[in-house]
Formats: sequence, structure tokens, C-alpha cells
Amino acid sequence: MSSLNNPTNNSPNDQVFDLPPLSMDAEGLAHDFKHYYAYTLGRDQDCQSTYYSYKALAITLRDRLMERWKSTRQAYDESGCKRAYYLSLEFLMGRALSNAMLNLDLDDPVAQALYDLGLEQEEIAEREPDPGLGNGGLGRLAACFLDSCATLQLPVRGYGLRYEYGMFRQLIENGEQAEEPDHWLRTGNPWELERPEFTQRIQFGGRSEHYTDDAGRAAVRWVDTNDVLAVAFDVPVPGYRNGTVNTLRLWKSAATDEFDLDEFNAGSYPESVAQKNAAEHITMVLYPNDASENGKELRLRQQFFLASASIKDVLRDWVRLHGNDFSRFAELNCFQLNDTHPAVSVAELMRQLMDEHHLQWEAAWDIVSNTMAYTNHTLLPEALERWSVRLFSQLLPRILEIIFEINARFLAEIAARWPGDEERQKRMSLIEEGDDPQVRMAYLAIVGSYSVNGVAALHSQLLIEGLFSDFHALWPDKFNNKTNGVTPRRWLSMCNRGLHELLDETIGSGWVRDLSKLAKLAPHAEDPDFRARWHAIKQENKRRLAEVVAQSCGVEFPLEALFDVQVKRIHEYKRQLLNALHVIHLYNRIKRGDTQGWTPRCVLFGGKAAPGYAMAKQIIALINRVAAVVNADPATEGLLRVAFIPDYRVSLMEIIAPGTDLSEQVSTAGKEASGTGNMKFMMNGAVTIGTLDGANIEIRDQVGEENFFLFGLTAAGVESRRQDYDPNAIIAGDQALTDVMNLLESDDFNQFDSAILSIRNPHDPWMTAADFRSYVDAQERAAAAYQDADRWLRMSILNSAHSGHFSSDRTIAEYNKDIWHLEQVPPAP
Ligand code: 26Q
Repeated sequence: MSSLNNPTNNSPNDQVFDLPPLSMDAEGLAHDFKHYYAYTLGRDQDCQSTYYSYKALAITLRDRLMERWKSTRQAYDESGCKRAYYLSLEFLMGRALSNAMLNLDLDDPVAQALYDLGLEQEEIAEREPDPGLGNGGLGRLAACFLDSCATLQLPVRGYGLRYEYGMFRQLIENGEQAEEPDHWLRTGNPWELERPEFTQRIQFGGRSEHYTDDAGRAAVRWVDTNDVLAVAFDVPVPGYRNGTVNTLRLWKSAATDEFDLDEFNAGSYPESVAQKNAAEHITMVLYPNDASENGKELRLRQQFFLASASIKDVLRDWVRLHGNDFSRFAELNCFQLNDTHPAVSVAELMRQLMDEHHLQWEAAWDIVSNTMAYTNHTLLPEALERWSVRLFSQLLPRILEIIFEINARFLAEIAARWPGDEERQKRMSLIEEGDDPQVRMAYLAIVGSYSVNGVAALHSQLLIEGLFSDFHALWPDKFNNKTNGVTPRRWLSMCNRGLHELLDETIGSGWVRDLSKLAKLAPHAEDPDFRARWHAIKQENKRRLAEVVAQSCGVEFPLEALFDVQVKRIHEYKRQLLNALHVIHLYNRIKRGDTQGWTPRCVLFGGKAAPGYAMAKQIIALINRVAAVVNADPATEGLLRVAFIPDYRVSLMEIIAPGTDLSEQVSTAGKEASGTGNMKFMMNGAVTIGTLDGANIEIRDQVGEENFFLFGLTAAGVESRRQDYDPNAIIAGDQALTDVMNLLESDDFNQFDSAILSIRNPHDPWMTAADFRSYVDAQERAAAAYQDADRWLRMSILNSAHSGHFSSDRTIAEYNKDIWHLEQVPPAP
């Protein structure tokens, strides 16, 4: 092995470098900035591009992260602490620059340094690409969790994939979504550190070979494989002003330096080199679906690639410190699986322990089933991952063999517990029988884990009553709830500077670390001066948002109007269509002259549709058509505006959430596992209009029913109404809805037939018509409340004040107390 590939072969320099701490004041920062600008980047005064200013500032800050990164690693290594690994196919980190400034407590000195250099900070920050290595909620949750783990000084490492192309860029052309590739790495990424010394070799294909080992025991090896290299790239994850910098390790696939020898010898050198291409494709692109697109071989390759590389990385470190003694492995390690996407880890850890480290099945299983923990993020049965046994047997034959063995032992346990209950065995089997048998990944995750959790109270409850009820009957203690949260650093402190300052002044700065302290705001809701300041901040944030909307949609949002916002992935269950029906209803009222006591309203939509999800794309087109009709009609002037903002992403949400008055959380009850956008809006003082779904229920519990606009059927109500659901009767019995449908079914809209038809379909799973009346009523209550400025301001303040529960610090503290059991390990000062 070359020294480059051997992490234990430290160069002597590692010990002798003893560097003084870097300067944290404006002068020192400006000095380093100039140095990087002139020497590392080779630019001079004549270079007008702020891009190089961004780069120079990024490297300046990165140096400060590096020092702390190293001492954090040392503290973890020296303490011999237990560690957790967050395995996820997605980490939607957002921009790193402002986050590093905030968490390193460098906001003021950097501002000063840039001022002294005559540079515009906002312009520089805008040059950073927004890394989109995730689809939506699940990926952003992983990023918020890493922020909280670092802030709580927990030894948690993220493991993910370094996609060359992240989430596609969304364009709106003629009202329709178009996709453009996002080559975010083209200009280099200053926030990553390549670690070739941690490269791993990952196997695919081949076959298992059973043999007898030197001790005369039966053993297995995976042979004749096509191997791919996994190269590590580390991303620093700074905690909030505490000296901790944790690691997100992202794997990039690379070809081995081996050729296809036959091809080579046949004289086709280019062909044999070109073969290597397939290996590099594994981490080329993020799958842009947020519900599983079943059966794609490349996706299964990605999943196994992440699982295998990450587990090898952890085991290599274990062997370095403990040799081949795995007796304390489960005590000191834990893997958290972000949905079933990395669930193949259950079988891969078994394989590595048995085939590569020579443990027997029982010892290996004891380790696996005490180190894996699984988080579920969906109730939609169609989104549960399954992989065909046939595909598995071609790509991962040894893994499939292990899954079969896990299943055989598991079914024996079921047979012992419920003798003769063959139906139950069939229901619970990891293998779904049929013409094309399938591996049920959620069941593999449950059987292999010691903890299974949902992401909001209702969701966790529905999981054990529904999808996973058989498993709950078997292992009731495995199941638990961990209600999601979001990081108050990015989603309040960073994105809402105005509010941040008012909060510091009013209740002190402790809220950033302990968001429950926001409760101290509540009494100030009764103070007229405080309300006036709150209002001024909200108006400034609305101005900023309106500017972006004007620029990217060409639609003017008047600042005194109610800003009514729904941004999230486009999905039928999230019911953007219901919101659109309400907009049409408002438009009909205007056309009818029914505008007495009208509340001016600006409705903003945003979100990406999976490129293969035709209905979601049609919903986007429909919204844009509605916006065009409404905005072009002089009758709506000053009363109603509608816009669809293209390319919704993390950096846009940082502008949208602070500028929102009313947060739309209108999913069909029982379908949204949690939602996390709802929490970002609430923190920033928006009031929610929503159904009793996901974390909305807990939001309403926290803020009080008088500060939340509730509507719609409950989850149980939805299920019981299905039998006799008759949307056409509902439409006929409701004049407003009849009018809405009439407009929709007119020539102006007939190109959106399937979206419109779905509303009239008695089997509409999302029951849009059922909730229309109650939604319109709730919207009227919201509009009335907004007219009473003082009342609205009180509601807004109380929403922020009671959002403390939705800090991801609280969520992570619960994961740690109930699942991980890690100690906090601060680095040496
Ligand atoms: C699976 C297989 C193949 C291709 C893609 C996928 C895939 C990718 C992403 C399936 C699902 C996702 C993402 C799901 C997601 O974001 N779920 C959301 O998770 C949030 C965090 O828990 C919740 O708040 C949301 O309610 C939930 O919808």
C-alpha cells in the first residue's frame, strides 16, 4: 500500500507543526484575505470579479475552521468516546460562508474587514453556489441535525455522497417547469478537503465463494467482482461558537487503475480505459425524486456504495485502535439510517464483520442489531422502497445471500412466537413473493435495528398502527418518536438579522443555544412599542422578499398585503391544488364585486416537481396560468397577486421565511410525515393555516389554537370518509366551489385536464374537494385577523415565542438521550 493510502503512516510533520492560533480580528482577517486574493488566487486590483473575493474570504474562514477541526478530532480520539454516524443519501447543507461567520463569531470583524477593503459583503456572499445535494425535507433535516450535533459537541459524523450534479435548476418557460443541470463543483469547492488517504475499494457483481478457513471453519468470500474506488471528501461542520468542528464525509466514486485485460490485450486500449467510466458514474447525479423511483440499478449502486464505504471507514478506524477485538464495538458505535436509502448497511455490516473480520454469524448479528437505528420519513405505501431480488442477485450477490439468511432466522422467530400463523410470516417476510420477488427495505431496516422512529407524534403513531403494526406487536419497545426540528442558527439568527437583534436586546442572546428561551418573548406581545418594532422588521423582510419576487417573477407585491406562502416540493398530497382553488375563489369574488372588507393578498408558490412526475408538472403549469390570468386583470389591482417563484432552494427559503405572514401547510391529514418548512415559518413569526397533519399538530399545541388557523378532516376522518366520498356532490352543493370548477373547466384552463379531473374523482386519494369549504372559511378568518394589525402582530410574536420546541437542538438531545447515548466531548481550549 502506498503511503498516500495508508492513514496510519503519519508523516513526522504531523507532530512537529505547532502553529499559533490565527487572528480573529478585522485586521488579521483583512491581511489573510489580501494574501489569498493576491497569491493563492493570483488576482489584482484590476480584477472586478467579486467571485475571487468570495474565494479569498472562504479560504480565510476555512483556515479558522481547520484549527478547530483538528482539535475536535483529537478530543474525540483521545477520549475514546462512543460515536454516532448519520448515514444519508442527501445532505442539503446550503451555503457555508455566512454560517461559518456566524458560528465562528466573526460577523463583526469580517464586516469591518470588508468595509476597510471597500468590498460589499452581500454581493460577495451571493457568489457562493447553493449546494443542492438533497431533494427537500429529508436532506435539509440531515443538515440541521449536523449543525445541532456540532453545537451540542456530540461526536457525530455525517456520511453521504459527493454528487457532481446536485438537484436540477428549475426554470419556468411558458409557465412550465424546465430542468437544467446543476454543475455546482465546476468552479471548485473551498469547503471540502480531499482525503485520498481514506480511499476505500467497493465491490460489485461477482459471486460468493464458500470455503474452509485456516481454523477449519466454514467461511465465505465475495470474488470476481468489479471494484470501484470511494474517495473521501471532508466538509467541516462548525458548532455555534464552541470550538467544535465536526465532519461530513462525502464519497466520490472513481475507477480503479485496473483495465479490462482482455480488451487491453486485444489492442483496444481506449475501449479498456473507457470502461472505467461506469465507475465514475455512481456519484455523478442526485436522483431528483422525493418519493422512491423504484428499480433503478444506478440508485441501488449509490446506496450500496455509501453503505460499504462508510462502514469500511468506521471498521478501519476500529481496527486501528482496537485490533480485531470487536467485543466493545456496539457499545462504542451507532449508525443512524436516514430512511431506508442506506438500509443495505444492515447486510453490509454483517458481511464485513463475517467475511472480512472473521466473526461468526451470532457475534456479527449481535453487533449489527445493537448498532443500527432507523428513521422513517414517509407513510405513503407507494414510497416504501423495494428492490427486485433479481437485480440484487446480479449486483450484490453476497449481500442478497445474507439478507436471505437474516430473513430465514427472522421468520423462524415469528413461527415460534405465532405458531401456524403463515399469513403473518408472509406479511412480515423481508422478501415479498410474486412473479418478480422484491426485497422490502423498510423491513430489513426494522429487523436489523434496535430503534425505529417516526418524525412527528402523529406520524410515529400511524406507523405503529398501520404500516409497521406487525413489527410493533413483536417489538413494541423498538418504536419511538422524534419530532423533527430545524436549526435556529440558519433559520433565525442568520436569515433574519433584524429579528435576531431585537431578540438579543429583549431577552438576551441565550436563545440561539437554547431556543426554549424564546418563551420570554410572550409577555412582550402586549407591549405596543415592541409590536411596532416587530412590525417594522417584518415589513423590511417583506420588502426584501418582494424585491426578489419582482426580479424573478416580474410580479409586484405591495407590502401592506398579506403575504401568503406555500413553498415545498410539488406533490399531490401536499395539495398545492387546494391552495390554487382558493386563489381562483378569491378571483371569482373580485370579478363578482364581492370585495367588501377585502384583505389585499399576495400568494406565493414555489417548489420543484420530480422530472418524471407528470401531474406535479401540470400543477405548476396550472398555478402559472392562474397567476397570469389574475395578475393581468385590472380588477385585481391592489387586491390580489399570485406568483410562482422558480428554483426554490435553501438560499431562497432564507429570504422567504422571514418575509412571510401566512404559512400554508395544507396536506391531506395523515400524509405529511412531519414537515419542517412549517417550523421555519413559525420561528420567523408567520402564522400557520393548516390541517391536523405531521408536526402541524404539535405546532398548534405549542402556540395555542387561537394562534393557528385550523381546517380540514383529521387523519381518521379522511380514512372514514373514503367509503362515501362524492366530490361531485360536494361541488354541486357549494356555490363557491361550483364557480371555481366552472372557471377551471372553461377554455382558459382546459389544458390542465388531469389535474382538474382528479378533483372530481371519487377515488381522489387526497380528497381535495372534501376540505375546500373548511379551507375557505379558515382563509376568511386569517384575512379578518390580518385586518386587525395589533391582533395579527400578537399572533406573529406568539408564534415565534412558542417555536422553541422546534429547534433541532431539542430533537438531537432526544436522539442522544433515547438512542445514541453519547457524551459531550468539547475540544481542549
Ligand atoms: C428513494 C428511492 C429512489 C429515488 C429517490 C428516493 C427518495 C429520495 C428522497 C425518496 C424520498 C426522499 C425524500 C423524502 C422526504 O424528504 N421526506 C420528508 O422528510 C421530512 C423530514 O423528516 C419530513 O418533514 C417530510 O414530511 C417528509 O415528506
